[in-house]
Amino acid sequence: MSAQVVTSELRRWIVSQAAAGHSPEAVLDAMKASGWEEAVALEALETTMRDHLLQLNGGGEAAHEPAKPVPGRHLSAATPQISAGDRDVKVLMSLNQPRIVVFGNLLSADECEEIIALARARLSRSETVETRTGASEVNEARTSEGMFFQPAEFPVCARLEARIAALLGWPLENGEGLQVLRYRPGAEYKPHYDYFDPAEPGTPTILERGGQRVGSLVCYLNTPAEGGATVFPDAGLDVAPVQGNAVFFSYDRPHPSTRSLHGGAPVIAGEKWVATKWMREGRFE
Ligand code: PD2
Ligand code: ZN
Repeated sequence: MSAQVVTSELRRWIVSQAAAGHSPEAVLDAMKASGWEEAVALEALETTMRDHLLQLNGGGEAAHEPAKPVPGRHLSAATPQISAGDRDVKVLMSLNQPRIVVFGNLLSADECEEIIALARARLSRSETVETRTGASEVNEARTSEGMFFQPAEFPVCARLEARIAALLGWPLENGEGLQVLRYRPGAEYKPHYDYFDPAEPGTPTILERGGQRVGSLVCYLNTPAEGGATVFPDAGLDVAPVQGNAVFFSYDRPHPSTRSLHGGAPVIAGEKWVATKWMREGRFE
């Protein structure tokens, strides 16, 4: 073990160097040049900047909670084609901070059409779980229409759920039932976080069943004529909705420092249909 001790003075110096615009590599080089062992310097740099960013993002209790395990840790663009049980799925893009993975070929066109047909008759104006009360409420930020399937309600749902569990390496029982949304022209879903806000009084009740959400998978059931990207403002990333593709993102704590803010941009022409799968940290039963 190293005898070198990382002092609060060193941490303040690291933050001042970053604030002055020096790159992490330049700060690391400067530390090594003044005698710091590389491993100690790297650890000090990473932990100091991470804590600093958490504070900039509002701090709060949740920012300091230990990170939760999340689905899909093993996925990377280094393995661009992976077997997800009954289907080979493409990894089109993978980002680590925030954690976002874009998949191709997750569903066949027939599966997409079947899910749309099953959902269509049950659509109503979308509601979100209202964390102030724990109840479901119509939400002005979401102008789509939606419905929930029960887990494994139809064979096509059960097949997709098993495929998602295999793809993300996450227990089937931890998944909520699929939610289908339809956006007509002008409809959107303003940027939001999918985890339940720990500061809201209704959250403890929601968490009794399965704990926090730790990951989301938005599956595109059709290709809208124009608009409707899934946007990640903190990553500067817009994901185009393409039938059969999907975007996955995870959040290891219920906090904005995960940079998992995301929204559905307004649909300009045509309709947009998605099926969203949310994954909990525990069994959702
Ligand atoms: O439809 C989307 O692109 C979208 C965007 C943001 C879906 C969700 N959130 C969601 O279902 O949570
Ligand atoms: Zn969302």
